[in-house]
Amino acid sequence: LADADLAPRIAALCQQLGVRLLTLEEASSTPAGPLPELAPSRAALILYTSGTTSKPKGVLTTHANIQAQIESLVTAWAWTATDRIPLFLPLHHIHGIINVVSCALWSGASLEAFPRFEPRPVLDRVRAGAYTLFMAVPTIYVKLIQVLEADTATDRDAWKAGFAALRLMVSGSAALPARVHDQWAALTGQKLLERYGMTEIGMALSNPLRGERRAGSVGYALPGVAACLADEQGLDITADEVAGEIRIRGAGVFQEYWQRPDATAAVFHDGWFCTGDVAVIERGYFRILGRQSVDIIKSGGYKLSALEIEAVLLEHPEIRECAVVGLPDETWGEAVAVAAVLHSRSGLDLPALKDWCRERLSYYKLPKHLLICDALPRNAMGKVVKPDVRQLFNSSAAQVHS
Ligand code: MCA
Ligand code: AMP
Repeated sequence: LADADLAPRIAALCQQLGVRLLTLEEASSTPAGPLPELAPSRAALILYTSGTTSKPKGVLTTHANIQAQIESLVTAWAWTATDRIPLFLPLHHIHGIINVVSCALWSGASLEAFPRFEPRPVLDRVRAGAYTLFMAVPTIYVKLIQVLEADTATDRDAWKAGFAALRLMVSGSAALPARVHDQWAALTGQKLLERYGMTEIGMALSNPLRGERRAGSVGYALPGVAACLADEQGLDITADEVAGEIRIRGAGVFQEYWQRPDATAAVFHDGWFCTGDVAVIERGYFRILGRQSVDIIKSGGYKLSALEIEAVLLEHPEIRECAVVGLPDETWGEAVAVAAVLHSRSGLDLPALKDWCRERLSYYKLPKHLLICDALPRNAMGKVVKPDVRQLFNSSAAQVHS
């Protein structure tokens, strides 16, 4: 099924595979019929996610997994048929497809879809009192704050009244800085509810709908989810304030990486899914400290693999070697930064590199910073030391193109 505008892009592929292609208009003019019976164990969805490997993996979830993910959120956040929510997040991620679309459909709630996120049209609808619920990534809240702060005091009061009327605003997909949480509360009177999830598990941890919403924390296990922290030996950490890896169990946990049994086996330990995220538990709330892998970058809510970007950059005719890292960024959370060693007598600047990359990488994976250096920092084994690469960008002598 495809929108009429996009159908031509996959028409040839469908023909080659012998798959029937319908536009949305054609599909919706077909009379509705009874839905087929589906086994809960049947595969329902594959979302691709980047990770510690250079190629994205297909995360396969069953109907039972999806039902568990939806029921957990509908219960925790008290969705009802009277809810109204805007959709401006991409549908190829859990945040858009499960938390917004599927929960709304399940509850019989109303959903208003935007072609893409743009602050003004969304703000106008908030001001008109169009919604009861709002879900977004931290970058979107940062962008909305920029617009609100630039507005006149009268307009700001009108936005504030619109936001105050919502019954719940949620942030997730990346860390919400406590500063942004506080700025948002001051501007709109809304205390954002931060939650934590992952493509492989749906949502796992959340601040409560009723009760303390703690800035900088992601709360505790959602209904139907078991969460623990494990030390390096895989043992459960029982003491408060000791850091460990978040591990998750529950009916919402995915079935397998598509055609990757090795990768699937590697992420389960004694029946627990190992997230690779490191946290502490403080007075019953999980607080995320970071990730085990330096090769995962979260930019504007998108999870990017540094290795995937490096593999593409190494095909650039001027680049001899390179390392990709995520640098802290006020708007994006983390921004893709490239340290590159060039072939002798070569030159390269950021606009030229971005143009070259545009043909080969999704727009949100394009480098935002470029540092040309003589050599990459390596350890005794010859492996690039990513934390030292990050430091290179901070050094006062560094000539970073941004
Ligand atoms: C756009 N750009 C980006 C990103 N998005 N660069 C880095 N990271 C990004 N995420 C680039 C544009 O190509 C452009 O580059 C420049 O930044 C400014 O674009 P702008 O128009 O301001 O941005 P935008 O198009 O408004 O997009 C920002 C966005 C979007 C709305 C925040 O990135 C977005 O929809 N993110 C949400 C992703 C998401 O739903 N993630 C959930 C997955 P140039 O200037 O060079 O042309 S995580 C998940 O599902 C788990 C389970 C969970 O917990 O939720
Ligand atoms: P994805 O694979 O795109 O589903 O992204 C999942 C990852 O996003 C998690 O493993 C975390 O690293 C990160 N993440 C999601 N929600 C939060 C949050 N509230 N705070 C910090 N990190 C988060």
